[in-house]
Amino acid sequence: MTQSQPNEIFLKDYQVPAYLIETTALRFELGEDNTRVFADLKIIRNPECQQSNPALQLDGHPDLVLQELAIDGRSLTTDEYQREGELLSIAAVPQAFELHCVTVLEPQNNTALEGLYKSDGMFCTQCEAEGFRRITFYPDRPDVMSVFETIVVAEKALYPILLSNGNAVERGEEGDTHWVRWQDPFPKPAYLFALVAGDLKYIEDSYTTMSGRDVKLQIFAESKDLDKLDYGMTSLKKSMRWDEEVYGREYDLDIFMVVAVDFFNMGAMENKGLNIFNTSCVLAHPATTVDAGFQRVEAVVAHEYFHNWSGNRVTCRDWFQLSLKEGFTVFRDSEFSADMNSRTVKRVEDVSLLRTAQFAEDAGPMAHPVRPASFIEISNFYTLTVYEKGCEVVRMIHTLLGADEFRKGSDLYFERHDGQAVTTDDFVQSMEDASGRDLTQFRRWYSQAGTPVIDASGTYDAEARRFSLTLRQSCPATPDMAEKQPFHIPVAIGLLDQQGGEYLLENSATTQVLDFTAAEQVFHFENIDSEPVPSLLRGFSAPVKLSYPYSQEAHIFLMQHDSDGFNRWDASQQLAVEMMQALIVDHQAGKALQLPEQLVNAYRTVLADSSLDKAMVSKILTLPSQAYLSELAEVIDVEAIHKVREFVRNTLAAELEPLWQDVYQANLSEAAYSPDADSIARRSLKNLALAYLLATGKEEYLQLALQQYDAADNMTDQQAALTLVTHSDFSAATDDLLARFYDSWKDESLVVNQWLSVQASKPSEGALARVEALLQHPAYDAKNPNKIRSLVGAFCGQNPVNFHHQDGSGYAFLADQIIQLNKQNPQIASRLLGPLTRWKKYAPARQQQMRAELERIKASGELSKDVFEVLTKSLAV
Ligand code: B3K
Ligand code: ZN
Repeated sequence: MTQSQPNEIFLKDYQVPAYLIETTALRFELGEDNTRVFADLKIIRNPECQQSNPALQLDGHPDLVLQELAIDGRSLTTDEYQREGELLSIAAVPQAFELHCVTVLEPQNNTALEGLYKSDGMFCTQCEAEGFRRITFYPDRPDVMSVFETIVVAEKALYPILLSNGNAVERGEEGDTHWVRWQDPFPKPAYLFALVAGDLKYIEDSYTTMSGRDVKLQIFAESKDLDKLDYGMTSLKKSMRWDEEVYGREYDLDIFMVVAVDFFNMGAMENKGLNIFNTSCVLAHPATTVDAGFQRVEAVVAHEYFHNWSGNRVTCRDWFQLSLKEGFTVFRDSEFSADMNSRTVKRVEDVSLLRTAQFAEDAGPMAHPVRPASFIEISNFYTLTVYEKGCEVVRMIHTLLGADEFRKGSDLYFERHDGQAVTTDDFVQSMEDASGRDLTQFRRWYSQAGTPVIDASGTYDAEARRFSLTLRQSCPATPDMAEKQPFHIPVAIGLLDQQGGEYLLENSATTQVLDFTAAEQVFHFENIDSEPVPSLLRGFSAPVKLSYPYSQEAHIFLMQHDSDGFNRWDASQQLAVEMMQALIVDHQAGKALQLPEQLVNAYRTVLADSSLDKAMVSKILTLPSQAYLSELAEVIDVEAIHKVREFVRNTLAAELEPLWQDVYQANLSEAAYSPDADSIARRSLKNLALAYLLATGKEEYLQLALQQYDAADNMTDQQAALTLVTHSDFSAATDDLLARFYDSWKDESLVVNQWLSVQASKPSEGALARVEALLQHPAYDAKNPNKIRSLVGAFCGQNPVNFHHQDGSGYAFLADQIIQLNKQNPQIASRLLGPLTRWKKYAPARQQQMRAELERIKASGELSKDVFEVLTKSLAV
């Protein structure tokens, strides 16, 4: 816990470190009551630092117990150093010296899950961003890179496996204890340090790199999960190959290890040579993991592996530069997933996330640029903006430069900065230098927050055979900045002729990328024989909101003819969105709802065309989400959006019932489960059809769902049936099915999480009472972030009708949870706060209720920096 007015830190105040750490030698004596950490640091003055005789400043968490501090073998007395808040300063130190420091920790009582803690009886660490300061006193900043050696000592019987970064170079035994010495030859910042000790089992494989070196690959987990590691291993090998082929990047150590832990604040962590994963992001087995889970494992394994270059070999100078490694690495993992599966489907999924959650962040009280200018708690900035919008910014550079020039740029970046801690500007500079493109204006994407809006309009001059496209851009004010300068926006465009063919544009290509840089610009296209239908922002070439006055017919035309798969899907989404927005207005006016025939017909055409890609059919026929419609709304009317979605779904269910039946039958599969893209698409389409069939309300489809539940040989089909029945109007069947599911899977923690989420997100009345009852269930553990996310997170984030119940009970429930978690696990507390911070988007009555709960949290006692920052920023707008 910290004082009630924590400091804000600014990018503009950055100063180079006064001291550098050449080597860091650590010895961990792990124990049940306490753990002692011996740190020996070789320290030198930083020649780049201009200050004369600066004090040595070390970061150390206030709870850290200091047992010994010595310089060059001489112990310091307490008046020779100062401890204040998170800092320990020693005023007079030599130019070069050795610091010896002993600290004592209680990892078993560490509920924040930062630093060294215990997860299910195993020791593990999480040091990014500022967790190392909970282990020992150290310059805990990413621009201090040091060569680490770590000795791990622990009781043999309880902790047979002892791991740290790098290569194991020596091991030994003494009585009941044993030890292993690890050396990591690559200098790294403290945030990449890792240690694991426990009774773990592992699978092993090997990989021969492009230059012919053999690397040992190991994935560790508790013995009960040993059968769920193969997919992670396959994904790892694919990632290693892909990074060689696409980026020319080779792995550099002799061993690469991954460890699965059950208590983890986020998805995974890229510690050098020793990645630590949330079990939810690495364990996969057909019987227990749904398709999306397999895809997540593949993507996260790749993401963490790719960090070895984009993050570890080249790291961030300071935490404002977080997107340097995260935006770029998300771009890399996203392209990897696109190459491994369906490119268009991946794009649709990424854009859906961006448009709902990231755009909402951009429009909310925590809005910040991809490179934030200030923060109170860096943990609050591991956001969709830094990750996903950061990825889009890198993608735009890729679009502007083209694949070849982009590769030259990334080669230059890695060559120039290997072993350094650098800035997003260094990244852009390499791209500029390698390609010769001027990215000066483009850099605004890093410094200006908010989602740009483009208003587009077109005119056709038949006589001149010219189509002219006018683009106007603006960007709404964000709490940090009122006025924005125009962005450099790559707008990929195609022009369709009346028959659905494509005009040839610049370079005889059907797609042209426009450099849209002014507030308003007109682009002319010559030799256009008849009025074209423009296909704009192909592949979602920029993270913006673009509007064009399309008619319904034009949307339907693009749905059928656009050669850009993403835009075909997008046309269907926009068509549905526009119709649903009109229905929301009707509902609010008390009018009877009527679904336009055009939408039913458009869906019918898609559904009846068996030649179409199944994955895309399934995406097109999935209605715009509650979250997307909410993001688009000026004022969110939760009930109206929910009612309209239900109405549209039920109407499409009834009108197209025979087609849903056909699709369901046509996509049943006898083949053994496989998580490949085609099979996933089949299951997704089949389960979508089942959802529509259940929405008819007919008893026979309940039986069909129950039959699927019983016959399923994989979790995807079983869980789809469970969710659909639980969320349907067939309430009588629900309790029995939920009980059966729990009974079958109570020993599989990750499956139990799904069971919690299905109940927490059930839209019918009374959800909160069910959630409160589940908080007391033996399956729930209030200290485990995965359980908290599955129950509390799912209720507040995926059950809008109940969370926003007009009696305010959902808000009060969340506030109670935050007050409790604020002390126990500030990072999780602050993340959960999200839904309450969006109060401004609701009608006045709800605004008041939400604000009152935020005020109640504020008055509840001492707040962590994490919660303090989000709370004060949301109350300030
Ligand atoms: N770099 C880590 C995230 C660490 C979060 C710290 N609060 C995972 C990733 O992005 O790969
Ligand atoms: Zn990352």
